[in-house]
Amino acid sequence: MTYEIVRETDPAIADVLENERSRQNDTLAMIASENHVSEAVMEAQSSELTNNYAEGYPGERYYAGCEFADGVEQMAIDRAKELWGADHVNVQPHSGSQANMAVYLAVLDPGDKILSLDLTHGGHLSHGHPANFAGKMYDVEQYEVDPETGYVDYELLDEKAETFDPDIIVSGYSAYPREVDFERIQRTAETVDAYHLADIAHITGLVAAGVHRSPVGIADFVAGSTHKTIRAGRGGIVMCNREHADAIDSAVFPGAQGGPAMHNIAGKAVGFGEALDPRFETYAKQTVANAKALGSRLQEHGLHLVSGGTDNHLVLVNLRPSHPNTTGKDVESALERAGIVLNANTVPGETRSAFNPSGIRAGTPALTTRGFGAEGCREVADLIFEVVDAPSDEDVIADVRNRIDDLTDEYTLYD
Ligand code: DSN
Repeated sequence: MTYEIVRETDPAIADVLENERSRQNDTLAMIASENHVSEAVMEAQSSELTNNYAEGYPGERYYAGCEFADGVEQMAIDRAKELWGADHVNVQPHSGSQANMAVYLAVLDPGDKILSLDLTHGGHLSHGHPANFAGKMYDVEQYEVDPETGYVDYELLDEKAETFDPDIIVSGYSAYPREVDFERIQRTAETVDAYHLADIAHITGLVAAGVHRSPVGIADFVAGSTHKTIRAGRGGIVMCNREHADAIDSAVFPGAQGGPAMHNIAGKAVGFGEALDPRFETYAKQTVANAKALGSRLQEHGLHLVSGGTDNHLVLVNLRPSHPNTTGKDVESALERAGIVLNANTVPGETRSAFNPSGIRAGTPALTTRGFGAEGCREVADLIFEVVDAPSDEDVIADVRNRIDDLTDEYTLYD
């Protein structure tokens, strides 16, 4: 894709777009929620569908001119159903947060009760953080991971479910490196007569490929985003059984949103089509193998991984045991200068602030898209460790930057 036309009409923006392309080409994206979509997905996302107003659903629109919007949305829905095996899919949410919002709107009244994982233990803002709409509109109680093991404390969840009597329990997390036992959480939800929302935003691709157990057909609602491990461009998605289909559709539109972003839905359709190709399963398996290789090499260097390892696409490093005077932000900033982009992250039992926490989170979806295998990820772990160990040493950072330049030349991305 070129920016020739923007360059003619708006050079300042063309500069930004080209700089961002260079940044992505020349650095390693290890933010666990990021990935690189194909040029086909980007082309679909930049299509004329951005001009179309398609309030409603295929065959039932409020405005004329939706013949082709109908076609693309129906293809996105059909492909999603095939990928995740869901009875009903809504592909209109603009994001994972809005997918969650739609589920709450479908079955909760303001003031109803949500039981979800604490943000500092790996949860998500939209699961009920006080600064988020979910925390403002609903009564929220939170469960945690076991401080010793780093795994979800399912017994604590049971106890809280018993005493809090939630209307909905949220499973699925943003910074949790282990498989989620959706069946167990569903049993808890049934015991207290609560709905169960499984937010698989991070693991949509792993679930689609059968690399992580699926909550579809178990939880009442499955929500997610489409730009992380699934590589289908920015957006959200909600799945449910037929019983809740109308409630979900009304909650997305007109409940939470107006017109759908049809250009993004075209991107989703293309990305879902790519994920139906058998090569996607290979990609998803390699993403997990790469995270395991990254994590075990970091451990060999003496770093402490929350939960002792990973089952999925990310590792969460608690810096306190090995580097008590180094914060996640120190490491995030030094690594960015070295060409590795990841994020500082809270860790269970966090004592620092969320802005400058004690951990870092690193994911392998984007590296795997670039073609990295386990050996490459072990080398990246070595480079990360060099910087963790000396975040103020600009010579070390420059050496790592040189090696990242070699790696980004070897594992190319966009032309
Ligand atoms: N903020 C995203 C993440 O990084 O996990 C989720 O929405």
